[in-house]
Formats: sequence, C-alpha cells, structure tokens
Amino acid sequence: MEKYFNKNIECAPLHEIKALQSFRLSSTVRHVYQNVEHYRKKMEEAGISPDDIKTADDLSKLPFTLKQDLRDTYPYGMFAVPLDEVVRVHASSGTTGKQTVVGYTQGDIDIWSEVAARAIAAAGGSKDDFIHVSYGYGLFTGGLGMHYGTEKIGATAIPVSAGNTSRQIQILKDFGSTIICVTPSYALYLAESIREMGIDPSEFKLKAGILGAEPWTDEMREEIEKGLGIKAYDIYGLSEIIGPGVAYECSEQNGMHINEDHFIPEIIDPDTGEVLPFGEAGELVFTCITKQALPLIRYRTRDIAVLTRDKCSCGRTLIKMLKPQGRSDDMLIIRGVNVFPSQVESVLLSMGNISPHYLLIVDRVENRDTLEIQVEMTDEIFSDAIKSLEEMENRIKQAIESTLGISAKIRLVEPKSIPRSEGKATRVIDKRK
Ligand code: DLL
Repeated sequence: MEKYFNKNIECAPLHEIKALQSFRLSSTVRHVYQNVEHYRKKMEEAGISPDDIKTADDLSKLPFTLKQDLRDTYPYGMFAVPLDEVVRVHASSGTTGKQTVVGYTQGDIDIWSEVAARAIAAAGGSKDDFIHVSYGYGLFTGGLGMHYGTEKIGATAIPVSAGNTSRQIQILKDFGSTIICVTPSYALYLAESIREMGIDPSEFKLKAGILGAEPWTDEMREEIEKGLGIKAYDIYGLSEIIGPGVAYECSEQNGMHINEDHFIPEIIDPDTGEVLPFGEAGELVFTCITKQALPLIRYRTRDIAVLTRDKCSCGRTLIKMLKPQGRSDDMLIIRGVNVFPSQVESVLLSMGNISPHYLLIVDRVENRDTLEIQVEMTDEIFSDAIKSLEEMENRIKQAIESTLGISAKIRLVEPKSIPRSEGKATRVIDKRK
C-alpha cells in the first residue's frame, strides 16, 4: 500500500496548492525585498515592487538568481535573517568555482526534515525501518538531510556516511538496514563488492534504496536493483534550494514529485530565459516559498528536465519532474552534437552484458573534437579471445553512432580499471578545457 508522510498536502487538489503557493510567494518576496540588498536592487532595476507579486502567476515578473550571485555575495550576503537566527550552514563542493554557502533557521531545518521524510515514506519507509545513510555527512547536504528525514519519520538512523566499503557491508548485514540512502554510483560499487565477497543480497534485510545527487539512468536502476536486491527510488535536490528532498520518486518510479508547497518549479529555455510549457525539456528553475534564511527566487539550477502534471498512479497530485538528463554545464558539445553522459550510459547498458563502469574522454586533436569512451569489461568478456573484443567494440561504436549521431573511439578496459566513486561519480574528462 502506498505510504505518505503528509497525505493532505501530497494529494491536495491543484487549486489548494496554487492558493498556498500564491500566499507564500507574496510573503517570501516581501521578506527578501526587505532583508536582502541583492533582491531589493534587482527588483528596483526591473521596476517591480512586492505589491506586484500577488499570485503564483506573477512569478515570471521576477528576475532570475544565478549561482554567480551567491558567489558574488559569498559567504552570507544573500541570507535574509540575522546570522544569530541561522542554526546550520552547508556548502557546495566548489568543484566548478568558488564554493557557495547556504544557511538554515530552525524552521528551515524542520521543512527540510519534512520533505526528506516524504521521500522516505514514498520509498515505503516508516518508523519501523533502519535507514542506512551512506551519503557523506559534513558540508554536503546528503548525509544530514536524509538523517533528519529519518528521525522525522521516526525510523532508526544509521549514520554511516560515505567510504570504507567493507565496513558498510558489515553494518548493512549486522545492523539489519532495511533502506539505504546513497549515490547510485556508490550503490553500484557496494553491489559489486557484495558479489565479490560471495554474499547473496538475500542475506540482507534491505528492501529499498533512496538514490540521488547525480544523474542516473533507468538501465543503471536495473543493475542496482538486481545487485542489491532492492527497489531503487530516485531523489533530487540541491543545496541552494534545501538539499535532498526537493523532489522524490514514488512507487510508480516514473518521475519525481516536487514538493511544490515549498518550492515552485518552472522550466525555461536556457538561452532566452522564456518560460516553457509542461512537457518541454529545459532548465529547471526553483523558487523557495517557505524558507527563511536563504529563500532563493527563480534560482537557475542548470539541470535539464521536463515537468509534467500527468496523473500519477500513487495518488499524489504534486507536479512531477522527469529524471534530469544532466546539467547544462555537463552537456558535451562534440563536433556540434549535444551529448549528455547519461545518454551514453543508457546506450551502453541497454546492450546487455556490458559493465556499468565507463568514462568519456573528450579532446581536441588538430582542431577536431574527439571522443573516446572507455568501457570496463566484465570478467566474462575479459576472458574471451581478442577477436570477440574487437567485435564488441564495433558493436558499441555502432550503437553509439546510430543512437547519438556521433562517432566515438571505443576502448574496452580491464575489469576494475575505472576508479569507483563513494560519492558523485566522475564520468567525463574534458581535456579541451
Ligand atoms: O546533491 C543534494 C542531494 C543529496 C540530492 C542526496 C539527492 C540526494 P548538491 O551537491 O548541491 O546537492 O548538488 C546538486 O546534483 O543540481 C543536480 O545537478 C544533481 N542532482 C541531485 N540529485 C539528482 C538526481 C545534492 N536525482 C546537483 N538526478 C543538482 C540527477 C541530481 N541529478
């Protein structure tokens, strides 16, 4: 039976959600106008005042917020409450520039716990569960976000954090973990290690995984579900908006419900900024309408996704986002063709008998972009003759060419030669940068 954490909201009629959004949006806009210089200036430049924002339909009048705005005001310049009301900060890893800092009041932490608890319930979790949190604890939001969600639902948190794979497996077994929260790439690594240790996943009590923090395909889902003997649910979030729990998958496993009573989503054309209708792919934009410390307005996530209000079999009415394909900054342009690493993953894994470990190496040789796809061999393929390896490379090459429209050099590499990840995986090395 479908489980909900807050059925009244998760299954509310659309007009109720809209009314809530309108009320909350107008009060949030007033709050940031009064307390954040950056927003006051931006709104004045755009010639609008808080009085112009009466309903959720007025959202598009407001200017966008960019990651750069957070960097320019680093560390606390966009906080909308006095610092003594902030009870927690987190930060993004800063791999793509200066790190950005985000802050929470006690009320914000309560909201975050609730949205994470909704995700746990949708994955079948309840107070009876033992929830093994393998997302990193620390400035990254994954660990503490899911930890507080676990406590909110009344389940037992096992705060393992990332790393030390053999210890993870021992704890999974000995502590009787029933749900694991982990990145898809680390889930895969755990599954691989469990197999190598000769353990049958049925020896564990695990039934579900709540997996996110990076793009992953349905083909990868199948591998993980098989390898760990679980049902794997997607969860989406980003530190700037709150952390894990912005959106979460339900039993339908087809898109994630956005907690739109707290975060209003839009899809825009990343080039023109124009709002796109439901069903079209574009950049996801979120507006926080309940947070106090850092309520970002129309924050451009750079994630490419699709929004849909199609009826969901789980009974939830909250709007859904389909699996994000990746970030626009991760999209590779190879000889003019746009390619997301997730598209390559989907082609590779749909071929069967191919290991889910791969790496894209992009370079420019004599002014021409080159793409090499390293695919790790499975032990079975590795023991085969050279001729069948060539055949395999050709088969992959053709599949990539016919599906993605680009030619690539395929290199089968030895089992275990592509580095495993305990957090977010690195799928691309772009030597052109
Ligand atoms: O990754 C928060 C999180 C933790 C989400 C644990 C889910 C589970 P950041 O480190 O700020 O926050 O990275 C946010 O990660 O903009 C997406 O590009 C990507 N991302 C997160 N979840 C998904 C997902 C956390 N389910 C960035 N599918 C986002 C695809 C995801 N990409």
